Amino acid sequence: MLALAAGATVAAFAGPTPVPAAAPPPVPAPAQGPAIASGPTAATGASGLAVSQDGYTLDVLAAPTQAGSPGELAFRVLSPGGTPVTAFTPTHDKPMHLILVRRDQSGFQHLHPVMDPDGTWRTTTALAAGDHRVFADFAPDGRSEAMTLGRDIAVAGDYRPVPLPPPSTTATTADGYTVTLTGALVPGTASPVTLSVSRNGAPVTDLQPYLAAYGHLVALRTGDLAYLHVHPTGSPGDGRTPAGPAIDFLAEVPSAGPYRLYLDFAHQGVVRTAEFTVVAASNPGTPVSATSGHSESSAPHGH
Ligand SMILES: [Cu+2]
Repeated sequence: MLALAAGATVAAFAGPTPVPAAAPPPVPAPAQGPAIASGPTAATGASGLAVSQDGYTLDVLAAPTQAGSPGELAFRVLSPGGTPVTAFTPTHDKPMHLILVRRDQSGFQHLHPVMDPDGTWRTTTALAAGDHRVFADFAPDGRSEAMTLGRDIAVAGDYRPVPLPPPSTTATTADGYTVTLTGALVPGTASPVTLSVSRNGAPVTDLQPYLAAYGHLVALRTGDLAYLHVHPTGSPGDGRTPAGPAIDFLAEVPSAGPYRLYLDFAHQGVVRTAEFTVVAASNPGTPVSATSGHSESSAPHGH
């Protein structure tokens, strides 16, 4: 994607460090545990907590190992039969969405790797020191719903964890955009959330389509990085969805407590990310946040 083009030009990956590929673990029966832990879960919307689900396994073949040094991230999705999946149904315009975030919820990246014919997905990225969560969000051919598998990768270096920023309804980007969040996250409910984009105080009304919408929102639960599916409620060209300043979503979170929201939006040819901390509360009257302040958007590390 556009914002990452610079990083992708970095040269030669010095040598993949293979991450041991575990044999696909047995698929837990849905009844064995809480739905949010095993993840299929239309009911809860939480996923990304397991490296293997419904027989599909995320097999990471190579990942950057040193802080700040661009390296290749390569992975496969193994099918229930153990062979790599090579056919995917695009969701949100792409056959594979790769989300990277450090376990402290900083350093969010949303990448679209390219697949080799044998089913190996590859991209290049640089990561800060620490443990990072890798999420692969995809729909294998023949399966109607997307699924998200996740696993950790370790990056050596001087790890300085970043505290979760306080809740805020406003986020700013480094280049002058302000995004305002309205709505409340109510556990177990498809909660309307609206994000409004302005720049230098003026509403932005010419957002560009990005991933079949005017914005793409990822929500990660603080504490375990459960990955929540968030759906835009309108799409470009449907005759009723304006190109900003407001972008409407339905977000369903499984439990009360803090979440980090990452909004990707495109304007004037550049994809930007605005981040928010939001506390979900069962009382629908509870405001999204009680404190002021703002969170800085982060460009992907190393760019
Ligand atoms: Cu994507």
